[in-house]
Formats: sequence, C-alpha cells, structure tokens
Amino acid sequence: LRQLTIQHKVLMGDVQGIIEKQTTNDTVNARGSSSYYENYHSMKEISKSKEKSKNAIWIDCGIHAREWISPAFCLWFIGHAIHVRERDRTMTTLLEHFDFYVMPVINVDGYEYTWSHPSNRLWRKSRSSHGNSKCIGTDMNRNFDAHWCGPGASHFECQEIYCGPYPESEPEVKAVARFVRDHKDIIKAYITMHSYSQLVLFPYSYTMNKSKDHEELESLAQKAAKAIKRTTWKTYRPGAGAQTIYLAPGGSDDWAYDLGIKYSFTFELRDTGTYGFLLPPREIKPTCLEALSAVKEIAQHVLQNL
Ligand code: 0X9
Ligand code: ZN
Repeated sequence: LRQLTIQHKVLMGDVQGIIEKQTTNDTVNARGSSSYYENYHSMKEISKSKEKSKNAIWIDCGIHAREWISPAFCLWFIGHAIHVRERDRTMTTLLEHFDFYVMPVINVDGYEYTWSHPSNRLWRKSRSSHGNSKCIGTDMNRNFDAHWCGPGASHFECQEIYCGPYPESEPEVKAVARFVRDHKDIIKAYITMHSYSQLVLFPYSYTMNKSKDHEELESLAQKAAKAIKRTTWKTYRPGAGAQTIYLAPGGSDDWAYDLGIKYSFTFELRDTGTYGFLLPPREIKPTCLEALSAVKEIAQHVLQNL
C-alpha cells in the first residue's frame, strides 16, 4: 500500500508541473471540503488552438474515491496529450478537431479521505452528511438525474449505493452536470473512468431496455475493447451497463446520454479482481496506455460521424 501511495504521488507530481497550479491545487491536492465553485473551475481544458466553440470530448475520473487508477489515468492523459502529442499523430489529429475537457477527480473529498485515512482506503462515496443521519456520504454515481434512485440505488444513508436526498444534491455532481449541460452542444462524447472489472459500458444502466443507439454503441465499445487488446493484450468486455453488470440508476453516463450526448461510455479499468482497487503501481502505466488507445478509438469514430 505504501509503495502504491508513493507511485501515485510520483505520477501526480509529474503532472503537477505541467498543468496550471490553480487547477492542480483544486483537484489533485484538494483538502477539506470541496465546493461547487472550486469544482466548476478545477476542470482542465486541453486545446490546440484558441478558436471558440470547438467540438469537445469530456473525460472525468474519480467519481468513486477508492478507484485510484481512475484519477491516475486522467492525469496521465493530460501529460500525454501535452508532452507526446507531436509524436502521437492520432493524438495530434484529434487535438486539431477536439478540445478535451478533463476532470481529474470529481469526488475530491472522498479521494483525499482514502489517502489520509489508510483504514478507510476502500471508501467509495462522497463525504457529505445529510439531515441528522449517523452515516456519511452519497454515491455520486447514483446522484445524477437519470431515473434517480430507482431499483439499483438506495434511499438509506448508510448504504454504499445511497442516492442522496435529491438528484444533484452533491455539489461536485451539480458542478459537473452544470458544466456538461452548459456545453452540451459542443460535447460530442462523455467518457467516465472507474475500476475495476475491465469493461467498456454504455447506456443504459437504469433500465434493461436497449437505448436507441444500442447497436452503434455496442460496435464502438467492441472496437474500443479491440484497441485495448492490440495495445496490452488485456481483455475488456463491452456491453450495456444493466445487461452487463447490474441495474444502477442515477449514473453520469446515462444522464449524459439522455441529455443528448450519444457517445457515452463508462470504463471499468484494471484489474479483474486479483488486486481489485489496490492495483499495484507496475500496472498504472499499462492501464493508462490501454485506456488511451480506447479513448482514441472512440474519438476517431466520433470525428468520422460528426
Ligand atoms: O456501480 C457503478 O457506479 C459503476 N461500477 S463501480 O464498480 N465502479 O462502482 C458502474 C457504472 C455503470 N453506469 C451506471 N450505473 N450508470
Ligand atoms: Zn466506480
């Protein structure tokens, strides 16, 4: 665990030098309570040009506190996009057509809690309290306004899948939802990183029914999984959320999809259970490389279908 902590710190320290200080302070090093304002401004835009209203791709990480490989990917992605893009021709092309909006850690307080309280390394939820419940935390991926708190979520504060008192009750969720809503005309793909299980999921998770774009999303998820296979030989399984894992309403991917962002995906990164959330440091880089290849595959498809 100590080694993992050090590795993550090294990775973050590297990126910290690349992106603006304010952005990093608000997200990577966030301490204490997060606020709507802080979160709204802590998202990072990577752009190759100054022109306005370019089409964009949104990537967020760290909705769930314990899924450390997820924020690691977002930071690594920013570093890659900035440093390597001239040598990565696909990335260069993509950056000519898209801005990438990257939110490295949505659940800042929960994430920080898993670092500062090693006995709570497996904390999942936010750190907010509602009413006078003895239990803390809302599952941010049950707090979006997409069939909020239907079957697969819980109204009980002590549950790991507590949906919160009302949709977007969590300031971090509200901030992301507001930003995505405000930019929904330019955001052409919504990608959110979780762990673990090695899956490429797409809507719906709040119903067993297929979405109207099911076939296209399924074939794109398959292409993404094949790109991963070519990169590291790892197997990722594509599928609609509810059909592949379980019913889970109030998730960000379903919410973004119903907002009109057709290309909406949840990645469950490594591994398949050997280490689970406690992924060894040696797996960080290959996981980032394989996830990048999948993101590029999705972005290229989006570009061809604009
Ligand atoms: O249950 C979740 O929120 C995600 N799995 S995790 O193990 N990372 O917690 C899956 C999310 C799939 N999408 C939706 N439920 N909308
Ligand atoms: Zn998760």
